[in-house]
Amino acid sequence: MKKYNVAIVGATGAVGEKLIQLLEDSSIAINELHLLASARSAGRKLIFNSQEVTVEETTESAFKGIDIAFFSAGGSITQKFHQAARDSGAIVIDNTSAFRMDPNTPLVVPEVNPEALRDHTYLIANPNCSTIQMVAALKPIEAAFGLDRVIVSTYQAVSGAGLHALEELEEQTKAVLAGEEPKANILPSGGDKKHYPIAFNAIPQIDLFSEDGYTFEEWKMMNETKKIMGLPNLKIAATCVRIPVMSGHSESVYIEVEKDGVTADEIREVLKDAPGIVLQDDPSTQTYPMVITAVDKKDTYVGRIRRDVDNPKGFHLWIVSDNLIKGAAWNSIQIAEKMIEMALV
Ligand code: 25A
Ligand code: L14
Repeated sequence: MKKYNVAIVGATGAVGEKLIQLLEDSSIAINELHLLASARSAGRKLIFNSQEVTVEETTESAFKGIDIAFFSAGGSITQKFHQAARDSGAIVIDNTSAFRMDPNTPLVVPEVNPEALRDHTYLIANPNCSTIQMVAALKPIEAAFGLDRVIVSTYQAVSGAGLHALEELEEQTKAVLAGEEPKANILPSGGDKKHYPIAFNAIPQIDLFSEDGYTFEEWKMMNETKKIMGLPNLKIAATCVRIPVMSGHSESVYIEVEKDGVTADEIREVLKDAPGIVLQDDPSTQTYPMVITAVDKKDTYVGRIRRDVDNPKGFHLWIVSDNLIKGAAWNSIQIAEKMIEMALV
């Protein structure tokens, strides 16, 4: 069996940490693992498979001999280093939004559109976390009954904004409980003018605003869903909200299917056997997906499935998954595993 040299760019970040952990569970046979980050973190030692690995600075020459490079250090780092990695013959699997909507870059959730991997040019984009869990659940429904419209509201965890944002939530929570004024420096978006506390709050802004009143996080969900599902004419609108949860995104999703006469039981039936999906839907036993049971798991959990009161083709679902796992690290690893299986690496 071939063994691969793997690099993680952003290894000390929230997603990088999960990539290191989850590579231990993956079927990828690893020869060398290179952990790359900024100069600040170079020299730090991290553990992979019970062995110490020293973090190195990301440089153009760091990709020599690498077969697979996972990038999760923000869009600007991807812009700066993707070409050097590709020129070295590495397949780049990028967690940032830098190339997701580039028509020459496959945007892949392996359960949904693995065939898109065949057209790669040594760069694959990993979708936005909120998009991944939603399309994983919607694909089997669309395949069985067609899909005309999606209206989604998200309840997103703080870990999506990185390790510093997580520290901020902790500090703010302690401050409020101690009767002090919470300090806000990052959320809703490090790049925006005002900052609001997330502790004991819900903030209807993730990423910056575009001129039309939607945020870029909302546009990512809308555009990426159409691209991954291959449905350019899908009607879709998103509202993205940050809540004071550490990890695990939840979504209230309203869909309209194309087929007449579909029942909620039929939707449960197609989701029951869908890859990567766990159905948790029994009001009689108060069974439904929750962050505290979905966190640290690789699957996407779906429940609260019910027909709309007014529209017979409308259904409501509640979808929960770990944003750093299926939403980022695990989906990236699944992309690499799929490419190995398809003999593309
Ligand atoms: O542009 P995007 O796509 O929107 O992405 C924006 C951010 O989203 C996260 C990721 O943050 C990214 O920065 N992200 C990306 N994809 C995601 C996804 N799918 C996602 N989040 C969720 N889902 P992050 O915190 O997870 O990761 C940041 C990592 O990026 C590394 N990095 C930064 N600059 C780099 C770089 N790597 C290479 N070259 C560069 N020039 C960063 O590494 C981290 O791994 P680091 O070494 O810079 O910092 C981590 C360690 O350093 C300490 N530290 C940080 N800042 C300071 C500091 N210490 C002292 N002073 C400081 N100012 C931290 O405590 C930590 O230990
Ligand atoms: O585009 O702040 O993959 O929660 C997803 C999480 C951007 C940041 C992406 C967050 C990231 C976002």
